[in-house]
Formats: sequence, structure tokens, C-alpha cells
Amino acid sequence: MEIHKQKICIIGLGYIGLPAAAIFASNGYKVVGVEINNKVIDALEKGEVIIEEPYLKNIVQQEVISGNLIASKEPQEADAFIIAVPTPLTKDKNADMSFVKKATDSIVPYLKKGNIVILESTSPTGTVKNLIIPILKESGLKIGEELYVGYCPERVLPGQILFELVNNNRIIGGINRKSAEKIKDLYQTFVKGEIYLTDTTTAEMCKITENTYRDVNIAFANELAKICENSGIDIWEIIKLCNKHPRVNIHQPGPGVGGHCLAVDPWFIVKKNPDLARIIKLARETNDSMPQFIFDKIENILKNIKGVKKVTILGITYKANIDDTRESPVINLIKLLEKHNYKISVVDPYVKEFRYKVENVTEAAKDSDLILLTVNHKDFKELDFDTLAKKMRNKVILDTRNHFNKNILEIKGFKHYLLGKANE
Ligand code: SAJ
Repeated sequence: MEIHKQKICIIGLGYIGLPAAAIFASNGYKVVGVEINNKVIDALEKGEVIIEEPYLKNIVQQEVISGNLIASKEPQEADAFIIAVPTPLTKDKNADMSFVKKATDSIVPYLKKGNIVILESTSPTGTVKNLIIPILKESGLKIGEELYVGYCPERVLPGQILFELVNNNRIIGGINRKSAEKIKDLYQTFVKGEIYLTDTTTAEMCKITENTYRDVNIAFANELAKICENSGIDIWEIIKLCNKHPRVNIHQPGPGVGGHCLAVDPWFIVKKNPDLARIIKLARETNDSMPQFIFDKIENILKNIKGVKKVTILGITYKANIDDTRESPVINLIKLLEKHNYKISVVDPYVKEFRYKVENVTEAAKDSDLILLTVNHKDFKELDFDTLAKKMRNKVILDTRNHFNKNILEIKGFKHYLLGKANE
């Protein structure tokens, strides 16, 4: 059966569901995006999007006008259903699967023989087998024969989602071979990377392993940064030189790990394997310790200043050049500064509203004792250091990402501190 030009119902129009919906629509499918948030639906009906992601708005607009992409509050009958809802952490760091469960429940009344159901949400191992399949069985359809089911994790990097959706390799885990192949047919219409087939549990583990790999590597870089500070060595020089080795690729230290993936997914492994997942847990804790480490460094740098100290923070998103502040470690750092009565101003051209936000760096830095670079937004690469020098109370910069040019700062008379290098 030709699957192209068929109808797909995507449950959840967030950072993953919406770009996927747009790509499927632009490849000739009829796509119904199901969303509970009215703001998303209202925006989509006008061809607008509420998240900032390069090219997303254009393609959504185009597909809404063409009629290939529509928003709905309820699922509809379709050929394929894709579940792309959040799987956040509960307070005790377990996976909150309530959105996946609800989404699966919601499609059951619409399922027909020959349909495909795909989970895209990052989930603990066993989710398809133990959570989704029992619900889908309520449809009365024979799983793997009349209803094809699988897991197809997204692997896209925020900031380059549209490019990576098309070009990345993908893994598809099917509940049986037939399901995996059916799902492959669907994705193959736009994926230019390789598509590898496996079972659902392996695919689930692959997804969380990929993000855990990165989290552990960043923790290694952060631990090295602490060691270097303590030993009077410059971590950035170490990383630059070590990475000349053909089999070494040290990641970048920074104020911690944010976002909805790396700071979350490793817990899915830790909670299922509390006695075995020791490095993984320690890596999470190491990355979570970075705001405190940077706060202590600030305290040390400003220890001789009397009275209320003012810090200007450049960047509050969880990483550079995007508008997403979810799980941003900078927010935790701000909480520490607030607790210790610092005066704070914040500049972030990507974020519309935030307490302490000042539009312009030179205004924000007025009377500051320290500029703290937390996010390496491209907009911060070249600042008007002459004006900054005049506005600040103390000409001090702490760069947690090695973003600024050290020589320029020295010429302009700034005292320049780096994360991963001892204070002099
Ligand atoms: N970070 C560092 N040092 C580094 C790299 C990153 O401190 O060397 C920090 C960033 O500042 C940020 C956090 O880590 O706070 C995460 O940023 P990221 O760019 O590494 O990753 P995400 O969370 O935006 O996207 C990840 C990607 N996973 C991998 O690279 C293995 C992406 O491919 C996944 O699709 C995404 O998670 C997801 O949705 O799971």
C-alpha cells in the first residue's frame, strides 16, 4: 500500500512535534496536530509559532496556507499516529509518564486496522511494551498484525532542528519487524540519513544513552575545570591541546547543563539501575554543582568589595543562540545571587521577559562590579568594551565559556577571569 500522501495525527505540538508535523506536511502528508495548549492552536491557525527555531515559522506558514497542516484539540482518524509529548521528571527524579499515557488513551477510539502508532518522546526503557501496548490493546486490534507499533526517537539539536530532522541518521524500534518496516516507510519520505531498525527497548535505551554520553562527557570537562582551578592550570589550554589527539574529544565546561534532555534523561537510567549507574549519577550531580561553583568563584573575586555588589549576567538561556530557558543552570545561579543579596541585571536578546532584564548591555552594566558571561550567544562576542569600562564600578569580567577575546579585554583594562583557571 502506498503510504505517501496519507494522514498523520501528531499528538503534542512542542519542540519536537511541531517541526515533525511541518516536515511531514511539506512532504505531502495531511497532518493534524493535536494540542491542549490554546496558545499553540491559536498561533498555528494564523500560521504563527510560539517557539523560536530557525526556518520553523516559514515552513509552518506555508503548510497551514496549503491546508496540509491543521491544529485540533482532539485526535482524528488517521493512517499513522505519532506521540510527541513531554516526559519531564517528577520531584523525586522519576519519569512522569502521565502525558504519554494520556496521549495514548486519547487515540484509542480512533484506531483502525492497518494503522501505525509511533512514540517519539524520550522515555525510560520498556515504555512501549509495558505502558503503550496494554493501552493500545483496548482497541481490540492485533498488535503487530493489525496495528503496527514502534519507537522512533528524535535526535535533533535545538537551533538546527529542521536541518537535523532531515539529515540525521535515525533508529526505529518496532514491536515486530513488520512494524519497524512500516514506520521506516513513513520516515523515509523525508529522512536523508540512514535508518536503522531494531526492537523498541533497544531504541529506547539508545536515545537515553546518547544524551547520557554527552552529559557524562560534559561532567568530565566540568570536573577538570575544577581540578585546573585548584592546580593553577588553564583548562581551556588543556582542552585545546588534548583534543589534538585523534581519539580525544573533551567537551566544554560551563555553568552547568540545561535543557529538557541532558539534565533529565540520565535519571531514567539511574532510577531503573540505582546500584549500577554510578558514573551516570555522579555526572548529573557534578553538572548540577556548577552554579554553586561559579557563585563561590564570584564571591572570591569580589571579596574585597564592601556593601551591596552588582553583577550583570549575560545570557539566561540553557545554551547559545536559542530562546529556551528550560532547566537553565543560570537560573539556579541567579537564585544563589539573590539569596546573598546581590544586585542583578540580566541581558539576553533571545528572551522576551525575565526579572532584572535590561535591553542593552551598557545600560545593564551601569555601576556593576562584575560582568558574568554565562551563555555564549553570538551577540555577546563583540561588545563595546570602552563604554562598558566607563559605566562599570569595577572593570571585572568572569567568562564561564571562554567566549571573549582575552587580549582585547586586557587592552581595555579589564580584570579578566575564566572558569577553569585559578583567580590571580
Ligand atoms: N553543554 C556544555 N558543554 C558542552 C556541550 C553542551 O556545558 O560541551 C551544555 C549546554 O550549554 C547546554 C546543555 O549542555 O546547557 C545541553 O546542550 P546540547 O547542545 O549538548 O544539547 P541539547 O540538550 O540542546 O540537545 C541534546 C542533543 N543530544 C546530543 O547531542 C547527544 C540532541 O541531539 C537531542 O535530540 C536532544 O538533546 C534531545 O531532545 O534529546
